[in-house]
Amino acid sequence: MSEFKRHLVTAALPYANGPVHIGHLAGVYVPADIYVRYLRMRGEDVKFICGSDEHGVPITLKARQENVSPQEIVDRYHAINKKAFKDFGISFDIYSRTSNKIHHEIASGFFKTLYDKNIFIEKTSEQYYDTEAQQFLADRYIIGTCPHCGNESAYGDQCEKCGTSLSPTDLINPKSTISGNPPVLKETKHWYLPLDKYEDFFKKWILEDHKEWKANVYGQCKSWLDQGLKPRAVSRDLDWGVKVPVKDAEGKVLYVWFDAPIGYISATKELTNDWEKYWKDKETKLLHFIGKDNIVFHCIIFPAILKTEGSYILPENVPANEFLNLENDKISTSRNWAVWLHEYLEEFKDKQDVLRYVLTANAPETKDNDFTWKDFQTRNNNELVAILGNFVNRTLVLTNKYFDGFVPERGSLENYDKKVLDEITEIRKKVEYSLENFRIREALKEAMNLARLGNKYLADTEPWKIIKQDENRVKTILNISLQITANLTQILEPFLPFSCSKIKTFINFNEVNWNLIGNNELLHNGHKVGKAELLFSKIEDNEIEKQVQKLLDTKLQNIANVSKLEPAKENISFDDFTKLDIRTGTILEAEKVPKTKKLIKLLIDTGIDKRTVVSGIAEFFEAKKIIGKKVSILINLEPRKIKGIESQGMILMAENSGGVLSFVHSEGEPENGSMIK
Ligand code: B3M
Ligand code: ZN
Repeated sequence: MSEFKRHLVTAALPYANGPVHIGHLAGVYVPADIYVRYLRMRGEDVKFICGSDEHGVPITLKARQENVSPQEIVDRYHAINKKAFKDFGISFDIYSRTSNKIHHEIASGFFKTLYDKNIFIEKTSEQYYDTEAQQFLADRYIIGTCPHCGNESAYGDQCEKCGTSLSPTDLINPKSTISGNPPVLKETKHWYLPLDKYEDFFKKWILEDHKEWKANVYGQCKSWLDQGLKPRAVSRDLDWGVKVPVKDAEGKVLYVWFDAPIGYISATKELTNDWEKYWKDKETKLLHFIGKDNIVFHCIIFPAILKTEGSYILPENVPANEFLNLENDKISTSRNWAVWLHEYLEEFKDKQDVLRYVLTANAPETKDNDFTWKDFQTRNNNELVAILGNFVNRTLVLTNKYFDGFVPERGSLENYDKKVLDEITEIRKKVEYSLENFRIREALKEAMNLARLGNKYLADTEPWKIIKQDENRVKTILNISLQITANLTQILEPFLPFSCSKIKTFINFNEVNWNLIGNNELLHNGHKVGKAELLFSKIEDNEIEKQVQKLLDTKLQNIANVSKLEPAKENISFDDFTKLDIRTGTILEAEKVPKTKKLIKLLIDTGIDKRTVVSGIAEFFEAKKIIGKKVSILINLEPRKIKGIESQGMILMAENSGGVLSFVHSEGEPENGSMIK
């Protein structure tokens, strides 16, 4: 099938700062596993590599939050994730970890080699430093006010409220999250990989030689290359990670994206003494399965490291997926908005294949996709139960009923029989084509078509109706249905390994070989099959409602966690309330009050008169842009002088927990003068 002698397939190393969730699975691990199982069934020499990414700021932040050591965090999640992957049937040949000694040696060896070759540029720059904690602050360790939206807890790399990406010096009133003090700028030295020097190489290697890469991957690389590559720092001031192995590098470690991909190499070395042939021989096809946020690291930065080192091969393809959302909302570890694999495995015992199926059928291959519990239920009930389960069950029940479980001999074939048997080979070709082009979702759909075909064949030929008058015809029909069943155990194996081994037990068959697909005589005449046991069971509404409720609880919890809303004020009497005269009005004129930061002078049509109001909203709105806006105005507030201007009332605005103001009316609402009561 391929011009390569062997394959090395890597799946992105998940950070060991939390459990693995369905987004990771759909994007990376399920498709990679399907692909590798397929290669193995074809008899290819393949190694499937993964492990925990145990360095970097995500780990140290989590440790700080919980007040434990980073080692404790990575030990915990490495164990959880390793077990969950195994229980879910992700068939890594090794699941290693980057805190291993062997990894530290190899990663620092790489740095040393590049350093000795004079590849790096040494550069000193100013970075934020916490004088009390005596350490430099990574972007995520600095919070401050977002210059774009006023959110007071924006991070040094991003404001999560408005989504803008920031650098630490953009923040207003920056504070260290360690000591709470304002940080100071201090000089620090780092080593940079001069990516700009390799721009021509990457333009040729990716844009010309790898036009076959998925559009999302190719497109992202192209946009990076079009913008021009810049030197990139490969060291950090941090005390957790692989130490920078050169003089005068106290307190510095390798940037996590320098060491993590080298983790693929260390893991291979840990797995086999033959590791070099997987990494250094041109006849190896290297493939990286990743999520879209990792594209630049796998297509540009890591290849640049490998290429400058000089003795390694580069990836042939980098099949990256887009993101999976959960019930229409972005999956987020910090907001606990996810379906965690280890929890799923506890709550849905023996239903690994249901999740594998749903995540593949709905994989975010070309665009972001959404996982919903309703869809999970529907696909289980209408596809796995109603199509695959039903076909296998009917075939076995009928074989047991009419022929005591012995595979009957088939007689002369009708055209329909021949067509059905030929179709198996056609389906196999389609599945192969889709898999080889990393269209895993389409491959599953084609493979399931074989079960659909079997179901239709039984429904069309109706053996239960003709058993009395034409037993020979029924023998042929069931023989063919049994051959389809045996073929299903091969073609579905990469996707649904647990169910395929169950079916194989039912039919006393234990081959695993892709080349068998299309063979019409996998089960010989007289071969004894067993009884059908439960393959898939219906998922009831209450099970789904329980999951949806769990997510709703998370939402409520999140709202309670983030909002620092004012508590409710003391009760007032109805009379107190009726004393307020609030009307709707329109802003006719607006101008900034000179020499003030916050004040705008407004002229408002209240329906009963026009009056001047001075309002403290200038930080949020530009005066000329609010002319024409509808407002609610308290008109019987005692007039008072503000900056020498008499203010005759007060406009009412909504202020959120972050202190951001907004108007409460949309355009064209009640006519001026309407009372608000
Ligand atoms: N740990 C990032 C991630 O989980 C990172 C992948 C490393 S692959 C070498 O998205
Ligand atoms: Zn913002």
